[in-house]
Amino acid sequence: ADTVTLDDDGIPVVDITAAGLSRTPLQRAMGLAREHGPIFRRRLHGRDATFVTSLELVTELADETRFEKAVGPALENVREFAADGLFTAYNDEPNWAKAHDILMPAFALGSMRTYHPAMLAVARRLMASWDHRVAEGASVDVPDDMTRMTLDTIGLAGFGFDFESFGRETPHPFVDAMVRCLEWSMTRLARKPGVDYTERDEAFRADADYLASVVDDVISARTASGDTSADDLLGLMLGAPHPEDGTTLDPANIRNQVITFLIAGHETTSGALSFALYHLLKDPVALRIARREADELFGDAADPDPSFEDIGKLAFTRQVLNEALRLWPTAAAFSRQAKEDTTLAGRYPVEAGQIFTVLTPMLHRDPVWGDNPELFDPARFAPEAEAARSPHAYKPFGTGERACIGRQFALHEATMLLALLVHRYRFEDHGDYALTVKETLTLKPDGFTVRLAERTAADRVADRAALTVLPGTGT
Ligand code: FDE
Repeated sequence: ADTVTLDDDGIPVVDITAAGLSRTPLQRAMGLAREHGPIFRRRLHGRDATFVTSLELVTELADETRFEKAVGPALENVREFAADGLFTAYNDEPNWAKAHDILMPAFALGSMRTYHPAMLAVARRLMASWDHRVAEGASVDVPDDMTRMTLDTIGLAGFGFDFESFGRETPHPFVDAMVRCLEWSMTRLARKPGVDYTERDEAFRADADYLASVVDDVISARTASGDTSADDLLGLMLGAPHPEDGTTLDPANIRNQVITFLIAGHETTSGALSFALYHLLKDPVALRIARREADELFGDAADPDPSFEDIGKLAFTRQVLNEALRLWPTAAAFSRQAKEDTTLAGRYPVEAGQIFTVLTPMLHRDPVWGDNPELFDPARFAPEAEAARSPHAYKPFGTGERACIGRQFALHEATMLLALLVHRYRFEDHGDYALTVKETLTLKPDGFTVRLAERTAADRVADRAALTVLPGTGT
């Protein structure tokens, strides 16, 4: 059992060494937060991690004058294969600011116009694959296919490289190697002193080398093509000079950035889409509203052709994604460190460099979210509701200068796909799926399958009729 003491500042110190770290450390930490409150230290083999969960404390940690991103122990492990890529770079590492400045334009909302056609093309691959499953009467593995979709999307939109994930029985080996690398990063945190982990480390090293070799192929495919005009991510990485000093990224850093974007750009987004579909499956009212929105845009088109601008009209679909990311932010924690000696909430003394990890799923269940934080309710993200809430209550994309650069990319891709899916298919919860969340540093619904049917014109008429009698949906 855990042993609990209080430190000098009155913060609970929960030693979990006896039980060890489970396969679901994030959900275990959520349990500790429920039991011990909004700030606690988790002790494992003598190593402490301090978690915070309340709006009050996170609001302070978000203050960029006093706190900044910390590359905590988990990200230190990811650094073993992503090095000084944007996600894992230290704040003061020159390559962070350099790559940030060079790559920022590629992620401004307007740039999504460039990626939109590739995103749509890959969404159509997924639907073609699902149409086959419909014809066979078979079910689909949602997280698997979402991962195929998001990997192909970042590959094509970002790097002009086609992983062809839907032409494969099993995922591209890049995915397996990457997932193992992420798992290694996570389980390495729970190592026991005195145990020999050489074999695991060697397996990890082989996987990391394989990731690097795939990325080298991606880069050489581009350089061999002689195409220097491309305005995608890789084009910017290879050619764009820094806006101020005119230098470009060096080859080693480009490799780290490509690995970073392939990882960051697909695991988290595929998890978000999977959770969103899960919630729609379990919430018939939200599903109907999402369908109405898609129907208004796409009508009875057999193969809708949404424009870039259309995606901005899918307000409710976007709310569904926001709410899915509230309950299960797929990058579920981020760390902050004090820039100088300070106090937290006027009562906890903090030394410069001290690290705090925000447990985002619990922040997203803070009392600011009302009495039923476990309830899936997209109305929480209606504009009035959002305006009335502190911006620090919702952090699925982290905070401040080091917040997610890929946010618009992920949301554009995911909103479009979700609308296309609810427009095209009826979903049958054939296994009466009960949510279990799998952790590989990111979160996914484990073993989530649905059976699909084509949504006919008659279905659409019936759905519209059903909607008119929905009480008080606020839309
Ligand atoms: C980032 C990020 C973050 C932060 C972290 C820390 O703080 O540590 C977070 C939380 C995130 N991100 C989240 C997310 C979610 C989703 C869905 C996503 N994300 C998506 C995406 C896509 C892409 C492409 C990306 N993403 C990317 C990225 C990057 C690069 C980064 C780093 C930035 C800097 O600069 O630092 C991030 N992302 Fe994300």
